[in-house]
Amino acid sequence: MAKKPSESSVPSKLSIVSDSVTIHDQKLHRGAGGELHQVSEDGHDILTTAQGGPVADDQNTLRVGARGPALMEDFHFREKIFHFDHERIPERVVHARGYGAHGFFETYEPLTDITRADIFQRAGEKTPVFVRFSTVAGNKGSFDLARDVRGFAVKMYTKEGNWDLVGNNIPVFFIQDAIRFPDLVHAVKQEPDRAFPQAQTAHDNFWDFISLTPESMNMIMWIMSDRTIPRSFRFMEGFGVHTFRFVNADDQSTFVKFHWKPKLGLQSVAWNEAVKINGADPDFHRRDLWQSIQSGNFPEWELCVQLFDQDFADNFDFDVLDATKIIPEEVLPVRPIGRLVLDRMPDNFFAETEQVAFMTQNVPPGIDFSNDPLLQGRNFSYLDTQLKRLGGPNFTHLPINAPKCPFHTFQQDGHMAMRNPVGRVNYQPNSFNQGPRESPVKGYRHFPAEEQGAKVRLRSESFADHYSQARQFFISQTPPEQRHIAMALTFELSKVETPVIRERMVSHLMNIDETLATTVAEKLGFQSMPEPAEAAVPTRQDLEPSPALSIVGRGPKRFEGRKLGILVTDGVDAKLLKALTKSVTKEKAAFEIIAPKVGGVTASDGSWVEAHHMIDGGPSVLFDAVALLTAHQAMDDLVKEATARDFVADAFQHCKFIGYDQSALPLLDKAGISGSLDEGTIALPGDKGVSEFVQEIGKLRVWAREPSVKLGKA
Ligand code: HDE
Repeated sequence: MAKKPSESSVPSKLSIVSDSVTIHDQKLHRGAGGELHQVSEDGHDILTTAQGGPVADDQNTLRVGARGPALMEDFHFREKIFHFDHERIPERVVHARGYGAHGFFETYEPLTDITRADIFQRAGEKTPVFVRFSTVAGNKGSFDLARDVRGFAVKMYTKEGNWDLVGNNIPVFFIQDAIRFPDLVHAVKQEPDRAFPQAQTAHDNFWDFISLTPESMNMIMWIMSDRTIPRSFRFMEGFGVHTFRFVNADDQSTFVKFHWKPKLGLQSVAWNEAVKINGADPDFHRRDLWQSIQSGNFPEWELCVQLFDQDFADNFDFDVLDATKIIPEEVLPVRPIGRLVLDRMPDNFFAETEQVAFMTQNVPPGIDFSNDPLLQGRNFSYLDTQLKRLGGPNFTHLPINAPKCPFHTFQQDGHMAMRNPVGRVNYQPNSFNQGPRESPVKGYRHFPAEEQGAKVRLRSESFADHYSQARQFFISQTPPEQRHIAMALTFELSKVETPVIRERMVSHLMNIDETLATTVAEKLGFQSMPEPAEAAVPTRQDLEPSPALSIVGRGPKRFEGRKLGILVTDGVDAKLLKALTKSVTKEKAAFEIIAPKVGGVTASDGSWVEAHHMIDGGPSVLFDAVALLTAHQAMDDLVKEATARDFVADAFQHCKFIGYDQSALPLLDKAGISGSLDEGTIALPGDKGVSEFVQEIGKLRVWAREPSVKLGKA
């Protein structure tokens, strides 16, 4: 095992006094990460070169005279610049922008009858995990609220090696065969000649590829829905997507699909809100995860499984090997088998979140693959990509990638080898009875599926129905969600410059839902409707709606985990503010104070109220609901602030709850909404008491308001 530098360099004669260590009369300091530092004559840590040499001057290069040329002899300068020059590694070809956290997985009950995976053998067993969330298309420095699929990659450090469940927040995918992946990714990323648009599907190349790829239609419904603009990583589902296998000790297999369900429910933002959040806080999702973990509100998901046998697979309407299809929860219920809690941020983003290497082929004994052609292709790709990205075969020596269980291989050498076999024997079999040996009992046994057939490049006919589940997804959405899909398609296709691509897309929509197709066509200014696209399977199946596919239909009941933005001015009613913040905290939710000046305001009782933001830096798009706790004396100035008017107008058009002190009425008026007050605009106190208000905002949005806002009646 690799040792911390501190451990390898510390001789046995050692005395530690708080963070000071004395070794052979040399006084050292212990740093935050446990590493040791040399100490100067006046007691501070000494800056050294990477070779450990103490540095006397880090501000001036070595030169001839005060104004003369630099000297090659300056080894400190050369080492410092050399290292800086090599700080970057290639970003991931997809999922470049990501954010990770540590935590644990806790098993609910033994699953001995269905899998021999050690992680599922004992109730209450806790396994360390690292999770990385990501967007797919944008570069590393892109913004968080791009309309995009989110990666949900989980590395579980089990006692039988690492298990990587490399999933997404959407249970289906664009394509059925991995060989199409490079084309899909080329089409979605920035166009190669102009290098834009970044982190956007709204451009010709993407929709051209999609319109020529009917198998992506189910995924298109999902990505045009609010699933691709999540409020936070904490409020998203995760899916393993493919059908996997559980295999028990008797080598019996059960098919399994994995789902992560967020404890606090699902939540997304509105598209107009996403656009504004990207400007106001491009790191919105990162900050959210950081703040919630740092404040002790640890996000939690349940791992649920859909289990089925060959019989079910043979009789199901679709092929369980086709990653563009789901098995609706109403057809095959999900069973919770454990929980995931994220409770610690990495010490260093690069060392952990950037260098973590997920690989679908990392599975422990008892978990196996199906023949899904997408999964089979991924099992090749992920190892390959790490080599390029991390620069050599020893990336498993990095602490974030190393297993946390004992491990023993004969692998050796290569770039940056941190550990090599110890002793003379580095091969097997050997006559010295040294080194590790195979274990047929404990070792990984691949499920002995019987396979036969001709070598062909063929897509199974059972993969050919591309529209039935796309329609099922659409009809399972509530009216506001259906509206959002239509608006998203209209926006995206409005950015497509080539008319034939727009038409081809609408012809696919005709096969999904005619009203949807007509709405989009009208908004795009079509003179006539195109013919429906030719379908490989001409008769679409009439599937029942699946309520589990809606976000709004299963919205949260409480404000827990959300954030209230409270706009205050000088003279704010101190009692009201205190009651509100107390009630929000009791609900396990957060609040932030926004004020005309960032310092804060003086409340009615003379007390000082610290602000988190000044209005320009704290627009209402950053909050799940808002309260306007103002005072008459401040209103003349406040209504003149464009950002204060936007604060209110945006909250209203994004269908948020707005609590207000009566003194804020002039602001509501100037924001253009005083004639449209509804059940989501609540006078405080007055219409409702403070704790009632906090209960009410748990509904998150007043969707009934949306059509009138869209029609410009507000
Ligand atoms: Fe990936 N994918 N993928 N993917 N994927 C990568 O691996 C690939 C697919 C997913 O946070 C790459 O380390 C192929 C489906 C996540 O580090 C690469 C195919 C799903 C992440 C790769 C797919 C995913 C990746 C790029 C088609 C959801 C980020 C960098 C067969 C189930 C992991 C890397 C992280 C990353 C290949 C399709 C999820 C190139 C060939 C389907 C969450 O290996």
